[in-house]
Amino acid sequence: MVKLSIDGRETSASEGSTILDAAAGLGIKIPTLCALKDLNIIGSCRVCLVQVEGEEAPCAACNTPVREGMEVRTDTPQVVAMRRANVEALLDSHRSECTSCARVDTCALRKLAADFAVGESTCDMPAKGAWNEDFPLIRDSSKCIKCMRCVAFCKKVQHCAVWEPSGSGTGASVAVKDGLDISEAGCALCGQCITHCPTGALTARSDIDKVLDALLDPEVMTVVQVAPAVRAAWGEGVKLSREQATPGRMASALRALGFDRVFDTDFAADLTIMEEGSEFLEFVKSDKPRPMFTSCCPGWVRFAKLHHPEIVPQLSSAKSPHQMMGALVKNTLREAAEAGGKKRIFCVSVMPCVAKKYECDVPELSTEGGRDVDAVLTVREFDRMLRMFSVDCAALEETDFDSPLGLSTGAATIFGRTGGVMEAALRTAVSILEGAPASFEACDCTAATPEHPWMEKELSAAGLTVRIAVASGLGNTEKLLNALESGEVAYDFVEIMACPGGCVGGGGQPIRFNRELAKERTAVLDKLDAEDSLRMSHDNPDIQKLYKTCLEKPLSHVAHEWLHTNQEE
Ligand code: HC0
Ligand code: SF4
Repeated sequence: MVKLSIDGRETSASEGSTILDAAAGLGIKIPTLCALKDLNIIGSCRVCLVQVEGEEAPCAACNTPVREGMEVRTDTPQVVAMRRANVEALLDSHRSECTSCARVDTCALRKLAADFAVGESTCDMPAKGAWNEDFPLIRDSSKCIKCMRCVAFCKKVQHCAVWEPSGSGTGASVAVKDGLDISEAGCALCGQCITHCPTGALTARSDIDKVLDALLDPEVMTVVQVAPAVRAAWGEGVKLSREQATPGRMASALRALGFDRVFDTDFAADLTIMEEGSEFLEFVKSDKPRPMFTSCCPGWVRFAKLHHPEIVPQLSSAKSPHQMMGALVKNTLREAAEAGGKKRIFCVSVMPCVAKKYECDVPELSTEGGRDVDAVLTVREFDRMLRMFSVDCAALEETDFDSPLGLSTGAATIFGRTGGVMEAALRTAVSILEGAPASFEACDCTAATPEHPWMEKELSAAGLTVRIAVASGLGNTEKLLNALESGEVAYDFVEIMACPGGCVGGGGQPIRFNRELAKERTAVLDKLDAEDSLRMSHDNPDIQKLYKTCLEKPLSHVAHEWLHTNQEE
């Protein structure tokens, strides 16, 4: 037997066997196209490339025999980039006719091309037509089947009416309203048209290449954060059951992609409660116009700015947890990066959201050193990268997020569903006001469902009574705004999430055609919250430490610099 290591795992394999055989013995998947065991091991397709320590050139795993002491890497960004280039080269000389091909469901090249996000259209129509490729929402008219689902959803559910039917008869199609550029059409970027499109005519801009470039750059420290609602859905795209797709396995999956630090947006959600909660306690004592609105959903903030600018001064000044995490990463990790020989930090986030791709570009959300989040991947892009890197997710051990920006509470986890931000805020606000832990039942906002325009409740603590409301979906939001404007209702604090059900139903989540999965994913988050030993944001010991060592107290000068913004700019 020959002893060797693959991806840092020791193994032994019989003399004369190949790296491919030894990797299979460890359950490590290496893609292949040409290999046919014992019959054809010529290494011609080059998609099974691996790197052997000490050797300059990569080699084909299928026809390289194992050697004593060999150290093999199958999972580095360099290996993935080479495999990807080879799949692309194969496609260059392959007539792709996927929709009518007899092998559409079983073609191994098509599967690899999809996993590596490469391939060319064979349709004569111009791809995409004229489109603003910088915008986070991409429309490819050559893939539109004129079903009008996007038109209906955008108008009837989200009240944005960005899309309209155009032409008639055989020339019927869909266009951006009034012939506008998409960036000027009032699109909130909720991404609901994407998740309700039956084909690939509507997609989110892919930022995978940007992230791969950073992972390949030895001078860059790569940091990733992952949003609350991702833990409820990431397994769907890599065929994990809900039981298998745990947060711990998700942290390991992110490490398998090569990120240097793996942090949890949930930590910053706890921080948001401290900042936004403190802001609200000051607000209720003031005579400012009611209500104060949450500002953590960029789809909602964009909708407010584009469609209801009059309420923008009432948005909380707290940045979203996503941007707070970016600010903490860029402002507190610089020394650690330099000590590790890295010249800059590249901060990536994995989000259930398309609007977050826009949020990280908003100049007012940067801190001193420049932009705080460099690239946003949707859950679909994350899943695709896992397939690209051939990560066997089911086999991953569970690991913790990195410290100190990785520890969180159940209150942060429920941010990912409608009512969760409000519920988390109430748990902390009531506890602080009464000097004793709040009752979870009293703070429960789960009655906020996508089926009712909004939920409302009144809560009293320490002689203070607050009227709160929660809405998700922009059509429901508009109904609530109209009722506020007409004086039919009055509230002190309102939570809005642009997507029906909140981020669990986000426009960047995995797509299952004709299935609305927000409720199922909400149950995952609620279970994680119920099982958490910490369920109130102010009990997070790492948040307490952060205030002691760095931020002093909520709403301090440094907290304002890093964690707040002027929404009116
Ligand atoms: Fe959400 Fe968030 S809860 S908006 O839906 O507040 O995307 O999951 O990351 O930032 O935390 C999305 C999800 C987040 C933010 C958090 C909030
Ligand atoms: Fe993004 Fe969540 Fe807002 Fe939808 S509800 S736009 S997923 S932040």
